[in-house]
Amino acid sequence: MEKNRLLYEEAVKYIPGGVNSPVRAFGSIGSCPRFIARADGSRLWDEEGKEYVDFIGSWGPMILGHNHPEVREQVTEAVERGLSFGAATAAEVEMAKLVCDMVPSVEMVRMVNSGTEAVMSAIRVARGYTGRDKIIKFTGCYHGHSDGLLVKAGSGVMMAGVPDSLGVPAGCTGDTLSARYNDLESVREHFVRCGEEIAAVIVEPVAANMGVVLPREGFLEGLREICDQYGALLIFDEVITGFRLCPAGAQGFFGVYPDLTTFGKIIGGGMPVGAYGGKREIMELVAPLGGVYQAGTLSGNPVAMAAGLSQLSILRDFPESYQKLNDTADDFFEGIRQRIASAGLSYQVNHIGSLGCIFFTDQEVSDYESAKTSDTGKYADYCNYMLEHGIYLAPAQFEAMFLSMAHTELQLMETLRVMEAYFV
Ligand code: KE4
Repeated sequence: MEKNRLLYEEAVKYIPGGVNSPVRAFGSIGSCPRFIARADGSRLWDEEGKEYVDFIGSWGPMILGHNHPEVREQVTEAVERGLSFGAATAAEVEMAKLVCDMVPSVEMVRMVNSGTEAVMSAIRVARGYTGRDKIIKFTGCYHGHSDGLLVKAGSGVMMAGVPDSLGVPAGCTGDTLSARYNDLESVREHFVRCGEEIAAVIVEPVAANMGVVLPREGFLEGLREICDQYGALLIFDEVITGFRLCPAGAQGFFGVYPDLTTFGKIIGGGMPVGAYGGKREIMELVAPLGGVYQAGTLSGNPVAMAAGLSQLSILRDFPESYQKLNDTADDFFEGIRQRIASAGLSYQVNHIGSLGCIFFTDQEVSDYESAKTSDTGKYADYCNYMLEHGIYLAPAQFEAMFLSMAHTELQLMETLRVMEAYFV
């Protein structure tokens, strides 16, 4: 821990909290953040040379595993051609076509540099297209840190102890309405009251920022129907689920199709890429074609496109790899449930495909309120034990575990063995 601690003591002098994204500070588990030196496949090594099996995967992007040889080769070749041009490139055309091919509801797409930027832009397009101002989001869902969406958000905001963020003027959130995940009535109430003012409903089709919470049967379909009834747009924030559950993301998995989709993480193959896209008639409103302005110096960056193109191409060309990943993950999460039950505990394990989490509560978790019954102190103790035993988990209860196609049976069995040793 010595070198991690020394680095952290240095980091906090120059970086707020010593990190460039709050959750990395390990604050909610009360321990020193690990400074990662390198990664390969499903493994990480920190600056002290300690090896970990990685269940964060950079918070989702590394579905193929770290340092995939083909991705690395494409990035290296792109680097040799130049890092950034600020001009149109053939790679961006290829990337846009690939995303439209893989995600049926997307007819046109714009690259940006993060999930936050993708969501911020999609909301603006929805407002521009409908001429309406209000949006509905779900308590516990996190859609990045743009002002209007930092309302009862998930992820690190849940641990911050403040339902909103300082510095966000009331004027920025006045048009943001909150509903309860998996509760269609809470959505309908807003529409009955001011349906003609609502531009869009934005939802994580599988919530993964309050821990992992699955949509109940009929929830996503119900959102689609309500939006159609009132002329509002349905936005799926697939920054986490996009290209994870299957090539077409959660919309392909559940067969419910939004008007707009936001992407991040996997689309960039580990490089800073976000994107938003959807129906042509909506996306044609985006500048320079239409009147909704959005821009970005490094949008569609050629090196980032090389990483994203390579990862997405592999996922498209080997769709059977999803079945293997999801089957492996099913067995793994069932293994966790068995070990928790064998220890006489009643913690909850929510998972879908290669995305899942343990809630330290005996209540079924289907929304923010039930997620909040989790004992974050118990989670912290568990997470620190796993870290000490070489298993790298999200350092916060209200995040997710991400399995990759690089995790081996041996590593998963070893992880279950360490968990069993902890729970007994
Ligand atoms: P970024 O701006 O962090 O690329 O994406 C924001 C975002 C948007 N939508 C969803 C559904 C997301 O999960 C995210 C970001 N996810 C977090 C993990 N809970 C990123 C990790 C972090 O904040 O460091």
